[in-house]
Amino acid sequence: MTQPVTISTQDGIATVTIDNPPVNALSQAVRQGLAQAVQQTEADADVRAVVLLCAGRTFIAGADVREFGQAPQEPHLPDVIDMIEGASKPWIAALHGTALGGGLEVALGCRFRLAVPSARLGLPEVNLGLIPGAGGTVRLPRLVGAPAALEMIAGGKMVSADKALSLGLVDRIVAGDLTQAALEFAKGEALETTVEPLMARDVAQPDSNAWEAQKAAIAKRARGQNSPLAAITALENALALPADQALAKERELFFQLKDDPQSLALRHIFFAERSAGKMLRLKGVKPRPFDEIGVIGGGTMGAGIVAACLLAGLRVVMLERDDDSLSAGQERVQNTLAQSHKRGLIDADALARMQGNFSGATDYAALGTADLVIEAVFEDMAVKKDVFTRLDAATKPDAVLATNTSYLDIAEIAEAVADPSRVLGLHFFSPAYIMKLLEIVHPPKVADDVLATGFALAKRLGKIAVPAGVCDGFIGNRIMSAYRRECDYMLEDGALPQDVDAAMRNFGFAMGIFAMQDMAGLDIAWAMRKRQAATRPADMRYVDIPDQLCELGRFGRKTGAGWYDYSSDPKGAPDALVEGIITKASADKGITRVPLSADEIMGRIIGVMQSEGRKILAEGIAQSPEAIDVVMVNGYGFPRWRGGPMFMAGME
Ligand code: T1G
Ligand code: NAD
Repeated sequence: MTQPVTISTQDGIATVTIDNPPVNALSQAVRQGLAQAVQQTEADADVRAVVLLCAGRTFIAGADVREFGQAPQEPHLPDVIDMIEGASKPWIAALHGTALGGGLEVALGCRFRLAVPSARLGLPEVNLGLIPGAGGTVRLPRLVGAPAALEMIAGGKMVSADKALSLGLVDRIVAGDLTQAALEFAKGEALETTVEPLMARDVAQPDSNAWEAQKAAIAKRARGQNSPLAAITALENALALPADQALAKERELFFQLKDDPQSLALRHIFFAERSAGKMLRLKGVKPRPFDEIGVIGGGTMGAGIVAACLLAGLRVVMLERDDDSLSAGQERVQNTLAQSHKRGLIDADALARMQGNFSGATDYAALGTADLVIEAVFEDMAVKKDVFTRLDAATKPDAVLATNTSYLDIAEIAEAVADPSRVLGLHFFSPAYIMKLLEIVHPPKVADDVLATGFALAKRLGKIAVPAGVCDGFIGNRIMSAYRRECDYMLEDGALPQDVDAAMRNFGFAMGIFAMQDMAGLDIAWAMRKRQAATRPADMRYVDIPDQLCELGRFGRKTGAGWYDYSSDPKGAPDALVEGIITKASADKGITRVPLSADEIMGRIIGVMQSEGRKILAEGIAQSPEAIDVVMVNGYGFPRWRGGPMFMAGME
């Protein structure tokens, strides 16, 4: 078996190279190799300094998360890092790609850190329900200060090389060849400059008011997740205790969290997001090329999809039904780009480039050169079929045609074109340029390379793609329709919208289902219920409370009232009129209203999610329980640290 860690020495400089694809994770073999490298270079009198670098696309991206389920094996990472930090010859970490978690902790054990401009650095352990477990919470504040360290560790976000340089986290950004620059540095500055190991340094006490405010903000953002709070405790220890004691406390906390159900759930989702999008039938299938995208409809979704494509560097033609609708759609897109520029996500050159890549039309001829077209017009079968008929005539025969429908039968839409094999569903979530989830819906006749093109687009847009079969609402909307129905039942049984929403927020959802409906608009679901009325089983319980609200023109925020009243409170206030409609609905059905506890409410919601999930799996609409969890977490606000409804059912 090839050794993942190799050493070569030249001109008194040893180069230690880690090569453990795909992301140079710190497996037992890598830790073993590093420990041996310290012993070997310390023993070699010719070696004056050591450069540590990684082969492949990235520096160490962390501990090997797959090993977490096993008993910890020696050498343990903190010990390896202590060896590097305690070495008599300076170690220089040469960083490219993403230096994350245990990888950054190894770099913090080195005396110096150099990085390429595109490198990103971070301690994202909180995203796995953990905290750094190999000295990150003790060494980082000694290098960048406690406030910056707390933000990085509790926030779990990566920082750019520029930001890292400004924090003092890296000593140099090197433009040219990293290895060469590191060897030069090792022969020169590294030997001429004495710097204290981080564990030997003091940590500056932060301004107490600012510190308290920072901690309070983090606790508020945690919304029930334990690891950000543990990060605060660890940083408090780093400020209050001697370094070695703080290190021991960190390790204790790390092992507590490692067995915490929240960390198990977050690790489940981490790997589920990486496996859910893999389809066996697409192994080795080449996607069709796509440089020019057409988008039909410039409304909420169309404009969002156009922006997502432009932000990914694609050329886009937006087609609308008339000039007024087109300029309204173009304005939405321009506003989104301007916002992204204002927030520093894109610079002026990129903004100009994206505006240059964007054009509008009302004539289908403008789509004659498009490689892929995404339709996002009204949710009406006749309107969509008409659009696809026109697309069939206007587009290249090998152009991929996609629909963003929320519920409609994509196999039926595909029959509107001569070659249905070039039609698939690309179901984005609002706002499409932000939401990470993309359901890729595969109708029976879709060609493999058309499907592969959908996945390639998802990767290009930075989306988490999940394949879904054709049914009413695919995976996410179907499950949401089921638990929304259950929530309507609970209104008749004894709950009020604010009770259900409060239970969902306490459970960890960012927003309850009734507030969410008011945000999306009650009219979309109303249209769907009307469409389903003809096929609804006669014996199926039906709650007409939402219909009554819609008949009153209460479509939610966009009409100033829905389940809640937005006239006096922008967050929405409970409304006596709605309560009246609800209690009358119970009385009309002879239902005695009984208050429901938060646990009862959540038990019913999760129960329905799981039973609908099982049906979806049995029908082959979703290819795995993981796929359902990824959809619910990334598309419907299911709290990540609970893993998803199917994980909670013990299905994984
Ligand atoms: N361990 C094991 N496998 C990993 C891994 C890891 N840390 N990181 C990635 N992989 C696998 C992943 O499953 C996928 O496998 C492949 O690598 C490519 O990943 C002591 C305890 C690095 C930014 O949290 O954020 O250190 O699906 O598809 O989009 O304090 O992966 O191909 O079979 O995501 O280019 C802390 C986690 C660990 C970073 C690359 N580190 N990784 O993104 O590729 S805890 C992290 C990422 C820790 C110490 C503690 C991303 C990435 P497969 P990918 P990518
Ligand atoms: P919307 O009403 O905001 O926008 C629809 C746009 O389509 C309008 O600008 C309209 O002018 C245009 N249009 C209608 N008929 C057209 C035609 N024949 N040719 C060209 N343009 C035409 O609707 P939306 O919310 O953006 O929804 C669009 C589609 O996306 C629907 O199928 C919907 O179910 C789906 N969807 C919506 C959401 C959401 O949260 N709103 C999420 C996912 C999917």
